Amino acid sequence: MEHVLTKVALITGVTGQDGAYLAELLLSKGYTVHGIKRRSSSFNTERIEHLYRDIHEADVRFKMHYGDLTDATNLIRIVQEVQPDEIYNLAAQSHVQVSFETPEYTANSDGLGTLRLLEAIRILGLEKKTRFYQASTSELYGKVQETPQKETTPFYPRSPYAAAKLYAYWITVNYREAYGMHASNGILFNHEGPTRGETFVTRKITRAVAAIETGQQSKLYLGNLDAKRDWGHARDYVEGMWRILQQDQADDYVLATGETHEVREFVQLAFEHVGRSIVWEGEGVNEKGIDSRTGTVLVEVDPRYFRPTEVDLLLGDPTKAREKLGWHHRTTFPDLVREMVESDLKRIRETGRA
Ligand code: NDP
Ligand code: GDR
Repeated sequence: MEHVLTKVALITGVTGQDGAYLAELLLSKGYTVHGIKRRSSSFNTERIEHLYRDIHEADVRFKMHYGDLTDATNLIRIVQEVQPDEIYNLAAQSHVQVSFETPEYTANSDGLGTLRLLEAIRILGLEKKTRFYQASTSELYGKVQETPQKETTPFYPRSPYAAAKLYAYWITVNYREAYGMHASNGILFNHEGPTRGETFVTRKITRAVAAIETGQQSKLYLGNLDAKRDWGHARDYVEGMWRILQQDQADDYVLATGETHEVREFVQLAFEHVGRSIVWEGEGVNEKGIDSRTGTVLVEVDPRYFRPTEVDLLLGDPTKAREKLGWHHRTTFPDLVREMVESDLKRIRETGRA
């Protein structure tokens, strides 16, 4: 009888939105999955709790290690212990606005953190065994050079986060070329879902809609309503990450939907799911979103959420991923918004909290 060895994956950032979806996907494919989590004074494992099994049970395929991307010796030890076939580097200080407040830490974790992992593979002589996925981002495109944005579009980062991710992108390419490593970048456009971090704009909106609908909040304060994003569902995008590492040759791919929408449109659709229709009045910082039936102001602009440098328009061209990986997004924009609003409404009704 043929003995099929299961593949071993190591996911950094396993407690984040994408890490949790990816761990679930890889476990469903029979992988043994190791994740790196940070020590925290309160629980930070809510997104992966459903994947946990008691470590004393037989055949436990999901294992956690304490670690941090700023700690090289710890990363080397974990990679040595795990001997992964695939590393997915998803850990990052991932909030663009926060990166303006913590630029050095962001560079350390998002930029140098990637180098530390690549070096761990090299130091341990795993260049031919371990495939590497780097969570690159459409934020690399920053100031618009061309649309739609594709693999050959020049980068122009507009935040400390994007500048750190630019280093991570190129060091991944460099290790592929210098040492023949199977190291790839997924240049992913925004992807969301019900477990999206609460301070990203989509989740901030859907939580507010649920809180307003249940009488716990009266108004939503937002920043730039004109920004346009290519929003997909995280569940679809982790499938693309996996496909990237299954290719014979390492390469870099854009994953996107090929559609773009203003923040304003997301707000509008989200409120429509609870039967409210928004009319917009005023301009710039004076713009308001008003409930057309009651006349109540539901949305106001607060300049504190403006960024020192903004990314105005993201629209991706996923042709290469479709042709080479057979990947395309499945969840439409209206379905994404609906799923997020419904999930937040359910949570608030069950727990009393948004
Ligand atoms: P999240 O912010 O939800 O998750 C980030 C993860 O990284 C969390 O597990 C977090 O741990 C962990 N982390 C943060 N800093 C460190 C550190 N110093 N050492 C170890 N772990 C750390 O991000 P997403 O899941 O949305 O994104 C995953 C990756 O993809 C990120 O690298 C992000 O920059 C990138 N990306 C995301 C896109 C998106 O639209 N979601 C688009 C393109 C790229 P903790 O839970 O303890 O905070
Ligand atoms: P982004 O996501 O910066 O694209 O980075 P975010 O949801 O934070 O912002 C999207 C756009 O909405 C505008 N905006 C607001 N944003 C936030 N967070 N809060 C507000 O109140 C608000 N009002 C308007 C922003 O100015 C921006 O234009 C995400 C992250 O997941 C990155 O890690 C990832 O690399 C990129 O997506 C692709």
